[in-house]
Amino acid sequence: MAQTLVYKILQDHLTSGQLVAGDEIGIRIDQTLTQDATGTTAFLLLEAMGVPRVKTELSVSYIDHNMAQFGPENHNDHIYLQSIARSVGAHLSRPGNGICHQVHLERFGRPGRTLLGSDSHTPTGGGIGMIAIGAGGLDVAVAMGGGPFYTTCPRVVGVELRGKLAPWVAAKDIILRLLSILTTRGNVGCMVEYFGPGVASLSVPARSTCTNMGAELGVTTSVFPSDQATKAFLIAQGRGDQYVHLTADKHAEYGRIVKRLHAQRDSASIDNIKDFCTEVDIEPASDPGAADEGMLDVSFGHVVIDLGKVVPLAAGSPSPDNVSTIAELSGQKVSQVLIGSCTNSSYQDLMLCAAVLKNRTVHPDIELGIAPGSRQVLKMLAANGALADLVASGARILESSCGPCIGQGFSPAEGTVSLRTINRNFAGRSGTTGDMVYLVSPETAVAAALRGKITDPRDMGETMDIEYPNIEAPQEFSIDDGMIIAPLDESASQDVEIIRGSTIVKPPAGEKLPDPLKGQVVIKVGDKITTDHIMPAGSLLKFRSNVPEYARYVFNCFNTEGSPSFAERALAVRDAGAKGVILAGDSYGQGSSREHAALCPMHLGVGVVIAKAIERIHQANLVNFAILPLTFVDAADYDRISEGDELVVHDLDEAIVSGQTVNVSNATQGFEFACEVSLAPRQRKILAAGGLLNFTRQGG
Ligand code: MIC
Ligand code: SF4
Repeated sequence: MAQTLVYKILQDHLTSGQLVAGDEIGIRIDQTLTQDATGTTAFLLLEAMGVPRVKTELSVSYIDHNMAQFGPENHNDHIYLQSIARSVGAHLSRPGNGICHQVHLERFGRPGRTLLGSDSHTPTGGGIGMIAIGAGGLDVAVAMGGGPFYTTCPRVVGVELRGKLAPWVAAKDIILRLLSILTTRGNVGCMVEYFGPGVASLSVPARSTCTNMGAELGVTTSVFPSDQATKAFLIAQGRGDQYVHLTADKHAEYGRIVKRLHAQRDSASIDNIKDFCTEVDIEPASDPGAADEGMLDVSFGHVVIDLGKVVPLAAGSPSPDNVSTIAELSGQKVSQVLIGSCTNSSYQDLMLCAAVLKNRTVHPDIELGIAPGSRQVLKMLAANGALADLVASGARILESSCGPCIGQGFSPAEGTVSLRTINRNFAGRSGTTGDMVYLVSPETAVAAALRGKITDPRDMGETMDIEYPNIEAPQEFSIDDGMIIAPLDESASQDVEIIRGSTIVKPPAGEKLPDPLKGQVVIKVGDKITTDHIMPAGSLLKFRSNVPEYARYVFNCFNTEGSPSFAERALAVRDAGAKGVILAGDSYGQGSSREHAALCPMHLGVGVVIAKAIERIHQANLVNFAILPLTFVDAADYDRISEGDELVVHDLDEAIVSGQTVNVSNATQGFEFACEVSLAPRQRKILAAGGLLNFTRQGG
């Protein structure tokens, strides 16, 4: 049978299960990546599992997130990470070497390999033909120890690219187009596969922009074929020998895509889908009307994007799928522009910006920040003079790190518009409450930096007499791995002292949930709650290695002065002998892979999340830390439950083992409702054991 590329790579790595969409499969992991904000916990957990040496082909520990270094915490983490990498046989990419995904693509990514990373943008590696998946640190620790990664065998969403992008239109516009079609909801359990004649025109960094932001679709990963462009990139990185040609079989079949849309509210999206998909049948849901509130199931075949028709786009706060054309937004005043992050900070991205800014000055009303994605990029810009052009234009050159993308500095002024080439615009992520962030391409960002307002970059010829700079992919990148510390030999590594500063605190282990489980709703939140809402980053990121301290800030954005915080309320419930319950709407836990969004609530005694839907990585993290994820059988029950309600979950042990629905009684309001325990077979065992750490210790 003709196979998709996704299934070919999965087949090569399958350790258990069968390639049947929806079934649980285990896959062998060739490479792992960790970054300091999640990696410190991942390595502490690796230690707790008693793994003396990593068993993967390659494991790289990056230091790129926590670089602000207010106080000793971050540097303590860096020193710990360096010592543990030496001890367990991982590579360490030192601070200053660049953002994990960019560096991994440059120096380690290999077509056909699997990569598991404790960061949700690990799918960046799909641009070079890898199956690259983001997961919680504990899952990555298990993979470092040689264990398989368990996931749902995906439905493969096909995206056919035709034609070629017009000048001033970029890869970022392709992925924003796809986000406008598929949205951030309803794609759990899918992987995206790009194919078609348009693929050849995109360089590896351009492809990686698309796969990086596939994370925002909520899919497990996205992948491009490995072809001549991949070969050229690998040769230019001095790794031509690692090239393999990879593509889907002719006539491979992609899964049909089903989107549940609200007939009236979403009619614009329905038209949008019609324009961009090969087949569209719009049918009413089985029982439209009151219960379904006029929902429509829209089912369609693979997506076709004609690159020649893509126009410059922007996603406005607070969601990456809130997409408009730049033409619609044109003229809006902008006060800040940020070019960087793991999405758009490659050599070609920044060379384009340098060429546009050369001999010009940034608009007086704009602050422009540029963070090169890696030391390789920065060195090359410095060597060829482009850095001097950027500096001369008035751009502020920021460190090669995550920085402002995660709210560490460069926050915009209140009530002003910030244009960013990053991948997320969740409310407040920039560090400013009520922020107005647009996610855009480097082309659109640099146009605004010069004009002080949102400007269609295609007008730059007319308005500023700037011709489109055609930046070719370099034949040879500057290769210097001097900031990557290679692992020691096994014998030498035994003498390495592991250095743990006082701010590095052993993470708590989970414990088995009681049956029956008595709980109390500590918070009721709405739809699309991201992990940034649950566990804020920015200036609090430095507490990542100290769960008791970091836990004080769970749901900090919902705390109000003068009232008990979420943490205080949860601890009161815990001290009263019950489990805390989080009640949530649709797409709960969107965004990052940070397991602290489970670990810290667990520390506060939270035992259950009941939601309309829970996102993939977060659901896995909940299970790993022994928090029961439940979804409503009837979403309308959400409205009948209030904060403070006492709930009892009956026959939990049985439900966890059998996978049947559970009955929950609301003791405060006197009614019962049913919830799904929608877990894969292995997740049931993990939950029954009291979390992944206990499960692994018990030999699971
Ligand atoms: C993010 O972009 O939100 C982060 C910070 O990279 C996270 C990881 C983390 O929270 O440390 C992610 O994407 O997984
Ligand atoms: Fe870093 Fe931002 Fe990329 Fe996350 S999305 S890895 S914070 S650059």
